[in-house]
Amino acid sequence: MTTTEEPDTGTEALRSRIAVELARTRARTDALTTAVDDDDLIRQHSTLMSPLVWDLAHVGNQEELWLVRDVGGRTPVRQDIDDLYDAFKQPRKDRPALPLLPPAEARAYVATVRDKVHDLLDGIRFTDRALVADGFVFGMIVQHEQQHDETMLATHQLRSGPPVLEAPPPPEPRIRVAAEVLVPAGPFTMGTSTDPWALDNERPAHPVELPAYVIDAAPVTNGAYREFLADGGYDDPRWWSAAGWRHRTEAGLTAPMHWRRDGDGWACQRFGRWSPVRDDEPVVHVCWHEAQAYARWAGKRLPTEAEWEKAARWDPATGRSRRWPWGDDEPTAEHANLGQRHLWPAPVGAYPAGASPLGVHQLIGDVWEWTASPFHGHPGFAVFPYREYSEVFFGGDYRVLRGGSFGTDRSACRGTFRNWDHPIRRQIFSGFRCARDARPEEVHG
Ligand code: AVJ
Ligand code: FE
Repeated sequence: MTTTEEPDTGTEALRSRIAVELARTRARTDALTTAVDDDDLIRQHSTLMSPLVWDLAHVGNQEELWLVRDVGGRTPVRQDIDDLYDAFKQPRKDRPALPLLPPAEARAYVATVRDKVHDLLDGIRFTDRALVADGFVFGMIVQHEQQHDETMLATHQLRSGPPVLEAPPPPEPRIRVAAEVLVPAGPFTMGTSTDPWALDNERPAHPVELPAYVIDAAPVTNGAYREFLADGGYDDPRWWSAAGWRHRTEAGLTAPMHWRRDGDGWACQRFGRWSPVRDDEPVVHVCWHEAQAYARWAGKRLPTEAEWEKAARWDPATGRSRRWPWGDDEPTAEHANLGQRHLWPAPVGAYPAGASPLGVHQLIGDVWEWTASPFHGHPGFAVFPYREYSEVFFGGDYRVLRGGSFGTDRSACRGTFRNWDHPIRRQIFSGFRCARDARPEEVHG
């Protein structure tokens, strides 16, 4: 018999897990915002990005709105700054001109909010109210901060000046990876209705029937992409969509972002350091149009979101969809290149423990993978808890990306997680893999 006075061990475990996730996330935010001086925090390094000090206070403001005010019912910390840190009221290009909190004040603000959150967490009951059940709203805030940490990491990549971020290089390849994998025809479960911290756009679980298809066993590498370049791929309109060719021409695209010629090869810039382009690493910093053109040149296409997810989650032994390619267990350093543990994608073959049962590698981590799919709600989608996270983006020109990058935290990615961006964007850590319809002799072979 349990009485209300006895501590509930399930609640205590969830509380301490949330506290650990909040602390781990704030440590990353702190590292990203103390690596540069105040001038670099206030400056806008690209019109595509916010000043780092905006991301910092915005993270605190979202935490205040959802945890301190909504769930906690506490008095506001700084209601006067809500508009400044509302992403919809302030376009990124305008943010440097706003009267933003200076770095020291922004740090004090996020710390004050966090103190109140710990106070709230100490007494919380994870009731049936959907927002707090299973700690969802805390998970949402952890994921939000981690998403902005990845955005800040992308800002660091765009920043000029001496390098300030350090990390060991990713692991070397451990095995040879096949070129392609056949995924047999049949139904699988896409999305989730049970993952407690899954966001609204990942819900609900629903059956999807797919014909047999073939998917690349690894992301497209720099070496493969260089062949497309060497074959004149950027100068041949046959490979590009009409919109893609227009963009390639107007933007003057000639190679992935952050590449330059280096003798008769290529070099790439990563967080302020130039290094030779390594052929066995996944290509990164390409836009959707570049991915689509490469795929057509290679005689393939981009996978749909459903194809990506079936390759990542479907277990042929049980017919079930799992949380990750390797199963339901949380990722370790052996499974995937996540969480800014390294500062660039790992070579193909570096994560054999992270492969799916069918032998598809590096679906999680390394690079966000562009898919062919525009961003829509799954059948049965319901806004939760606010329209501005997902729903307002449905039906735009966005394309969905899957799997997370080396800069994505494990809390902000999983087999069902969906990211999206405009097809011209490439300041994010974006790459891709290709797919194609299965040939009859492959299916019946
Ligand atoms: C899901 C990565 C597209 O950064 O615009 C952050 C995440 N939403 N704050 C974004 C997000 C609100 C979002 N993406
Ligand atoms: Fe945000």
